[in-house]
Amino acid sequence: SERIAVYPGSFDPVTYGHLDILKRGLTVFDHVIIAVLNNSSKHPLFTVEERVDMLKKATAHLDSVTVDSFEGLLVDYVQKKKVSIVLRGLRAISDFEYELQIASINKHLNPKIETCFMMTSNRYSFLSSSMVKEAAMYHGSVHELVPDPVERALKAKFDRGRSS
Ligand code: COD
Repeated sequence: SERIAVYPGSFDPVTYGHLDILKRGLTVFDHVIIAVLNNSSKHPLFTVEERVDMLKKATAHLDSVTVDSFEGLLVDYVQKKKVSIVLRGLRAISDFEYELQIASINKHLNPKIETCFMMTSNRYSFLSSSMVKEAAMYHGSVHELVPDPVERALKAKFDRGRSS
């Protein structure tokens, strides 16, 4: 039977760090469902539709990847998809505590679901969506950090309202 994992996140927006974990995940899983959290209380920069669209463009060359969005509890979404594995990435040590909290609450909510962690390459160890947004906000280059459609979308967001 096919080994499927759900790779959940905010992906606001997707970076090469996220894609690095996806690529590693695909060496272990036959199929990965990227699940974008639709959560209005988090005040994301991009709408869920925009985030899904950027992920679809960034993964268009990969047949074994689908992009979806979810609301509510992750474990409920994972169960609805008949999947039992959650894929997450680890960067620096700072991620560990947060990831452990998420994995522990998910284990409590549904003991049948396992979380699988992959370590990113050193190259992307300090890359985060929030750093990318901050760099782009002040018109710094994010070319080496995010796929082209994301770079363009960031430019469009932050150029709006700029005089000239
Ligand atoms: N290198 C490697 N991995 C990276 C990098 C990088 N440079 N950047 C990000 N990652 C990894 C993160 O460690 C994470 O594993 C994944 O990529 C996604 O990251 P984010 O930041 O886009 O996603 P988060 O952390 O905001 O996602 C949180 C969830 C959406 C999973 C969580 O809030 C959730 O499940 N919410 C639904 C409600 C729920 O079920 N709550 C109970 C559990 S918290």
